[in-house]
Amino acid sequence: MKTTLINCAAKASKKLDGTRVPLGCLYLLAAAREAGFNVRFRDYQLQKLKDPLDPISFFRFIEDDSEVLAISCMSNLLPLVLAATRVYRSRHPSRKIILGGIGPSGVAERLMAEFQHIDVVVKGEGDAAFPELLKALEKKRPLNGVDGLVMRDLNGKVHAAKPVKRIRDLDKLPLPAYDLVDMRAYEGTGIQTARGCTYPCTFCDVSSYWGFNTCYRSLEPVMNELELLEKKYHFDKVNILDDTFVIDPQRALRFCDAFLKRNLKVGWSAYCRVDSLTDEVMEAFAKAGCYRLFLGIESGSNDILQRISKPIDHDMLFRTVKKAAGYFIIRTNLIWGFPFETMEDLKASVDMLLYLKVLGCDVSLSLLSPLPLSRLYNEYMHDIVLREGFQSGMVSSRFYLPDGGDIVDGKPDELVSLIWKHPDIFPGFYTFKDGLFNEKVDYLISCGLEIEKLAR
Ligand code: B12
Ligand code: SF4
Repeated sequence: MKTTLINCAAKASKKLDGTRVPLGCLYLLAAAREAGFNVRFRDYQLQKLKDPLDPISFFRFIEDDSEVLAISCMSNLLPLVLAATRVYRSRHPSRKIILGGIGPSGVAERLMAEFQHIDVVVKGEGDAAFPELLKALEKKRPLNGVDGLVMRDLNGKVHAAKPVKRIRDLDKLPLPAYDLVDMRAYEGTGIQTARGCTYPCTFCDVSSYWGFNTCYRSLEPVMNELELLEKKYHFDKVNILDDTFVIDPQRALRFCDAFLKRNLKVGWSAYCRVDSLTDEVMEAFAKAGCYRLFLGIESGSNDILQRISKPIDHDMLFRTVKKAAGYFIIRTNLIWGFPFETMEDLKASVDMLLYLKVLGCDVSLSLLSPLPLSRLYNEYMHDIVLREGFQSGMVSSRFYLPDGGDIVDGKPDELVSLIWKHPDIFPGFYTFKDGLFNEKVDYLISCGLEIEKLAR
């Protein structure tokens, strides 16, 4: 059974990140190989296209003679995937189209009800579900026995199988299939030492995607993989992709010990919560090659931090960030546009932004995105609005065209009309309704912030 897996990621603006090794897909390829499947793989981000957001470009990219087409994407490129696969289905009515990853997973049932040309969405972790799905397709067995799938029954009714069981022992997973791609084609790479997050931050969809569970790898295989990335693939920097690297400070310290004992030289960065960074952890990180931290600070207002279930004491925050900025490059993002945000809250965030800039942090302020699996979206799902020129920050930056134009502002095209038509499938492009919105924009502009940056 000829099968192709596609990573739908795109570098749609010069300002955005470089190409990254698609770790999720490499895990899937490794799992499929272990189960005896030879899956072809193509990565859209490596295409040099004038307009990667053109559905026809993506349609041409996915065209081949496979009987099964599987695509991975985040919410930002889901409209592109759905538009291009519609054309694909019209050309190849008997072929199977499977979607997976956090973009389709978060809206799986609604998507399957509205987009009849998609055969299956795999919800959540795919390492077990993907090979099981391929086996079922090959043997023409019913798909409802495979955990994690959302499909249609014979009457066309959308049906969800049991949720996928989280893989507890990550050490049993085969190494991501680095050998199946040209690693030299990528500008950066990452590594996972753990999967999932247990924190309840209401604006984020990571915890619910991974089922509010964190599973850890042992440090020995993690060091082996870092060594491979450094010595065999010659990366001088690796990003640790764990959602929050320091959930267990003792493990973070053991990671640093193991790193030093191996005599690894590769620089690394990680995502951390400010409240998890003790002085001891920061000192150990600095000694063990950490050069950059992404810190989730989110807001300058204590009230907002309480309401989004991320209470962080500001005195502690200032002290920690000041110390961290002495050791590492600090990247952080503040969010505006919470449905309950007052003018005072926003002003507190601008003050925080200025303070962080003074400390030398690389800080941005972006408009909150109603992510489908987040608690905030589920509470306020009927109060979202698509604003011209103000797409929400989490997903929209990929929708700015390379020439600097913005497709929501520009001439309506297929993707824009899809987004307009299905707020419940593409909520990430919307913003929460806010009676103070215009006043807030005026205030932000009066502070000298650039509108183009604020809109993202
Ligand atoms: C690393 C990372 C990046 C990297 C690169 C990602 C890459 N290598 O492809 C960079 C920095 C480029 C990036 C950019 C963006 N990112 Co990002 N990123 C992450 C991060 C931290 C880790 C992703 C990862 O590699 N995980 C490890 C692998 C193993 O997991 P995985 O990819 O999810 O794959 C597993 C399953 O999802 C599933 N699966 C995945 N695809 C498929 C496909 C099929 C067919 C099947 C069966 C299963 C399946 O199986 C895999 C193995 O278990 C996540 C946080 C997170 N925990 O997910 C955010 C995250 C995915 N990013 C996010 C966002 C919003 C973005 C941006 C849109 C931000 C922006 N405004 O620009 C861009 C878009 C990038 C693009 N190219 O289009 C959001 C997505 C929210 C959403 N609902 O879509 C997340 C969840 C962060 C967050 N807190 O909200 N990102
Ligand atoms: S914002 Fe960070 S700590 Fe909070 S749930 Fe999301 S990944 Fe976890």
